Amino acid sequence: MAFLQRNTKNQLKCDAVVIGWGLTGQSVARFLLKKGVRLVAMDTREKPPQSKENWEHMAPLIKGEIDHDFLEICQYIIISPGVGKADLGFDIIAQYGAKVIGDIELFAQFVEAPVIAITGTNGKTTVTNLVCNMLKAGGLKVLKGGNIGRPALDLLSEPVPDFYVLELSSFQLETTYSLKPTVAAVVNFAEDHLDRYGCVQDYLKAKLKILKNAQVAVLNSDDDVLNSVEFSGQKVGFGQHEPTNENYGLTRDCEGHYLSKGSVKYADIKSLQILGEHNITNALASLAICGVVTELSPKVIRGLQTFKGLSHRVELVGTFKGITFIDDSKATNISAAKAGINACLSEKKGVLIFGGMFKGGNVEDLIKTIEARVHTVVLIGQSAEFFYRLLRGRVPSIRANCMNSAVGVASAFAADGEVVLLSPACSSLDMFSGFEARGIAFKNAIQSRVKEN
Ligand code: UMA
Ligand code: ADP
Repeated sequence: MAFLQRNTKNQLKCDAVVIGWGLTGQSVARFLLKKGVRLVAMDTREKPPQSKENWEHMAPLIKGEIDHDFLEICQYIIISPGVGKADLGFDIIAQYGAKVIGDIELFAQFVEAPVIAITGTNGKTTVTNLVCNMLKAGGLKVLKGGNIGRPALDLLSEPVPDFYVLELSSFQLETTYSLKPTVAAVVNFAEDHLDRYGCVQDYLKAKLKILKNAQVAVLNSDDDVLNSVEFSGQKVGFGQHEPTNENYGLTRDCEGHYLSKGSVKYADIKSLQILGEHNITNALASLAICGVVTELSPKVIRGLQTFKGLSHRVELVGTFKGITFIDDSKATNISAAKAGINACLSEKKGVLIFGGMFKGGNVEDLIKTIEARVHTVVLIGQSAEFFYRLLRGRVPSIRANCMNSAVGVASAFAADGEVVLLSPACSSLDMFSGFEARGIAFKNAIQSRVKEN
C-alpha cells in the first residue's frame, strides 16, 4: 500500500489535496476534477464513506493517514469541516498556512449570484428553510446548501438562481476568507462545540467570520454577545422586544402579538405553525433577512406562515394512551435543549429523555430549567453517569441503556395528559449515526409500543 502511494505521488503533479472523504470532500473532488485540477484525497479513517461516482482513478484516495509529502507539494489543501486537530493530530493551518481552505472558500471564489449566509448556534437550519420558503413564495429562485446537508459546491452545477441561501457552521467559516454575503445573519450565540474549540471565544471568532465582507449584518438583538458585535456596514436587528424603524420585533396589543418592524405588523404569531418562543425568534430572523433582499409582500409572509417545521426539532410524534411524545433529537447542545424544554413542557411538568455525548458547557442553567419543568429524567448514553450525579437531590433520574427502554421507562413515569420529550442536549454519536437516527429510534420505540397494545 505504501509503495502504491509513493508510485501514485511520483506519477502525479498534485495541485490540490482534499482532506476528508465525506459529503464535502466528495463534492470538492467533483467540482475540481471537472476543472481539470489534479487531486489527491485523504481521509484519516480506514473506512471513509463510499462514493457513488467511480472516480478513484482520477483522485487517488489515501485512507487511514495523512501523507505530508503531498501537503507540501500541492498549491491548495481543501479540508472538510468535520476534520479537527484531534482527527489530524496536528494544527494544519499553523503548519500549512494560507493554502488551507474549505469548500465554502472555493464556492466564494466561483459563485456568480448573491449569497445569503446564515449561522448561529441554534436555529440555522430552521431559518435557512424559512428564508427559502419565503423567497420562493415571493417568486424568487433560490438554491440552499452548506451545513444543511447539500454541499455548497454542488449548487454551482445548477442554473444560477436569484439567491444562494447557505447555512454555515463555525467549522466551515474557520476556513472561509473571501465570501462576500449580501446578507450575513447570526441567529444567536451560545456555548457549543467546546470539544473542538479550546474556549468559547475561539468558537465565537469562527462564527463571526461570516460578517467579514458582508453588505448587511442581521443580528439577534436579544443576544448580549451579538449585541456588542462591531460591524461597519448596515446592521438590522431582530428580537422579541418592541420593534423600531430599523429592527424587527414583537408588537404586543390586546388582540395579539405581531411580528413587526416600526409600525408595520407582518403576522400574528398565532398564524405560525412552528412551536415555541425560539421559533418566534427564528421567524423574526427570517423576516429581517428577507426584508433586506425583497419586499415583504403578503405572498412572502404566506411563505412564513405555511412553514410546518422540520423533523426532529420540537416535532410532535403523536399521543398514545394520553401521553404526548415530542422529538427534539436535534437539540444537541444546552441552549437548544433549554429552548425545547421551555417550548414543550411549559405548563405542566413532564418526562425528559436526555443525554448522549456531551460537548461541554455550563450545565447549571439547564438543570434549573429541568427542575422547573421536568418531574422525571430518563438518562441515555455516555454522559448518563455525569448527569445522574448532577441531578441527584434535584430531579429524580433513571438510566436506560437503549432508546427502547428509555421510551418504556418514560412512558411508565408519564401521567395521562403529560408530555415525554426527547431533547438530549448532547450529540448522538455514542449510540447512533446521527441525530436523525436517534430521532427515528425514538419514533420506532413509540411505534412498537403502539403496536404491542
Ligand atoms: N472525519 C475524520 N477524518 C477525516 C474526515 C472526517 O475522522 O479525514 C470525521 C470527522 O471528525 C467528522 C466526520 O468524519 O466527525 C464527518 O466529517 P466531514 O467533514 O467529512 O463531514 P461531511 O460528510 O463532509 O459533512 C459536512 C458537515 N459535517 C460536519 O461538519 C461534521 C455536515 O454538517 C454538512 O451537512 C456537510 O458537510 C455538507 O456541507 C452536519 C453537522 O453535523 C449536519 N454539522 C455540525 C453541526 O451542525 O453541529 C457542524
Ligand atoms: P441548527 O441548524 O443551528 O442546529 P435547527 O433549526 O436544526 O438549528 O434546530 C436545532 C435545535 O435547536 C432544535 O432542537 C431546535 O428546537 C433548537 N432551536 C431552533 N431554533 C432555536 C433558537 N432560535 N434558539 C434556541 N434553540 C433553537
